Amino acid sequence: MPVPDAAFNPSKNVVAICGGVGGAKLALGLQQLLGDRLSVVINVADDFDHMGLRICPDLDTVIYTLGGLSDEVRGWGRADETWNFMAATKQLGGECWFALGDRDLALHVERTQRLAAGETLTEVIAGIASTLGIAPRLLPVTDDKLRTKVATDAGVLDFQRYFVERRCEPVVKGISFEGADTARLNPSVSAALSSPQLGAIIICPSNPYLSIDPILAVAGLRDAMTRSGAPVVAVSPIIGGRAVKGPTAKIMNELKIETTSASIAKHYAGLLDGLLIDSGDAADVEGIAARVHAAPTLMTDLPSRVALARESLAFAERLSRH
Ligand code: FO1
Repeated sequence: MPVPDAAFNPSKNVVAICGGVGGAKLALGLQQLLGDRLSVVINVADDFDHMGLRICPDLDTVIYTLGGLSDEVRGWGRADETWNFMAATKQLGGECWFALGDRDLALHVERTQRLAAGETLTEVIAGIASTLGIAPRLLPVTDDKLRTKVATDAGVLDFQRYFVERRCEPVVKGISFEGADTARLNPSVSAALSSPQLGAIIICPSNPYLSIDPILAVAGLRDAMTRSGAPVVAVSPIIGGRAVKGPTAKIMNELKIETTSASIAKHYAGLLDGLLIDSGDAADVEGIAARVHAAPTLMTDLPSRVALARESLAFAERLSRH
């Protein structure tokens, strides 16, 4: 049961824009406060076909996190995982660079079968989320093909080859999203953003370049966010000049962008009403055009995720009154 937040209008809904690990942690905090008043718009540009299966890493991270099934230490996949399938694949000389756990495999097989039977990705995810008792609506930003390509000093790499196989080691020179010019915005995302009940849009602290940009690249999404009239609050993924997890800071260095929250604000320019930054960076607000609120942004456990969710909603509520 969601625990309503006194500082946020109880008749309003919220849309969260979300990538994988960091984003899912905040989505979990928002789920605790909002339940089915939350819609999570999720990146699909990390998706790929592997061993005959459709793998959707960010959707799966959000499903496992909100469903209470995620492996908190690894950051992806399921808790209590076993690896017999991978061991047997290795024994047969198969591809082992991308690890599919035995329990995780069930989700990929189920999704692949339902897609082959004609369901859209949105329908597949809604069905699985409902079976797992997840109250918020989990919405792929598009049901069409959208794929991240990373231009590096080792050539142009498909996202998972860059991220998992090459462990983000190649130097990034540019990032593009194949299919962004033809991918159609998920109609359920348009509906959530045009609802008169919408009270806030929260951009989660996922990697802005790899996880949020592909969502924003889908035609119509930015417009729908702006037209909604709801305050847009981004939670900065930078704490003390570093990203908590993953390659955000490394990529910013390689793209010659200063690793500060001011850079994040600049990146989302034209879209943001407010930027929530870490309390430790409260002095570091020079050059941020949006309104700034400082609060602890490190999410180490459920209470800190709920606390950050509460801070972001209360901030949005204050912005909506201006
Ligand atoms: N990340 C890894 O670093 N190594 C893996 O072998 C790996 C397997 C994997 C399988 C299913 C899945 O849904 C995600 C998986 N991830 C793995 C995570 C993932 O690919 C990345 O964290 C995201 O794409 C970045 O958001």
